[in-house]
Amino acid sequence: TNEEIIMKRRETLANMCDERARVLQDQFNVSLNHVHALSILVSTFHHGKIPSAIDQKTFEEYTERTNFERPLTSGVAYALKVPHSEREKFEKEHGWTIKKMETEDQTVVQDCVPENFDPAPIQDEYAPVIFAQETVSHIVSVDMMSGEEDRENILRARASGKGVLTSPFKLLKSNHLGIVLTFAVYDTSLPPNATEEQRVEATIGYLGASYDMPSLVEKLLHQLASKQTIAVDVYDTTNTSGLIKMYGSEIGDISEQHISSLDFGDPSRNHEMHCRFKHKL
Ligand code: WA2
Repeated sequence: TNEEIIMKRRETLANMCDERARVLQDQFNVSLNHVHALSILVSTFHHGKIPSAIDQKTFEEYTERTNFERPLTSGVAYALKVPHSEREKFEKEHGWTIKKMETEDQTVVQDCVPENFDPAPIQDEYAPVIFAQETVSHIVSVDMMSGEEDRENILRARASGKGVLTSPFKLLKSNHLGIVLTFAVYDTSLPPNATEEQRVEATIGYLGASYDMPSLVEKLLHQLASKQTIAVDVYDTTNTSGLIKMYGSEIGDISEQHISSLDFGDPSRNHEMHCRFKHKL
């Protein structure tokens, strides 16, 4: 009967949606674990050894060769915690000034490269990127605390000791919405069961990964069968009064939609996958 066909169709949609959500969530979790491991690598071989065993060239080579470990990421980078009192010494040592992050609302697109960025205005502290995977080399020397979303992430990461995610925003040199994952790196003075204050105090840097959602989700869904059949949207649903679409299209009939939950590992951000058939019954 017609009713059975509709039921069957609804069930098929639910299964396909759940499968896609599971694959995306698993891939995200795999890369989150490797970004975490990378933060420990930097702690061990950059901060834990004198002289450091990591420089930009080593970082670039290692992150490129281990890229397969971080599906969905478009690049990883490491920023140092620099208090204002150490800015001058830091800039002299590195031979460049700490730059202010400028978004394309403020500048024309061609100017949106760090070489053209202004020096960061005076702040209590900065988070300049010192190492970057080649794919995000344009953020080297940029103060990540001068970008609203990156700054929030840095503050939350170091107070919590957990991997944290930004809301979707337009990444530098990208035309798409993306998100950033951040882990704080601590010095060896961090006691077990540390308080927030002790965590902030012991922070020495921030290891971050960026995810260009549209291109990476597209790549992932492409690997699954029946891409022609269903349309998939991914939303940040943290703010229930305004969902943010991170990936998707306008195609399909939303009257019969299935919603699968997505857990990207940061309890203060919520995500969902919305699926529907591209063609009416
Ligand atoms: N990485 C790549 N592109 C971006 C970006 C970012 N943040 N922010 C805006 N566009 C080094 O949390 C520390 C990476 C930030 C880490």
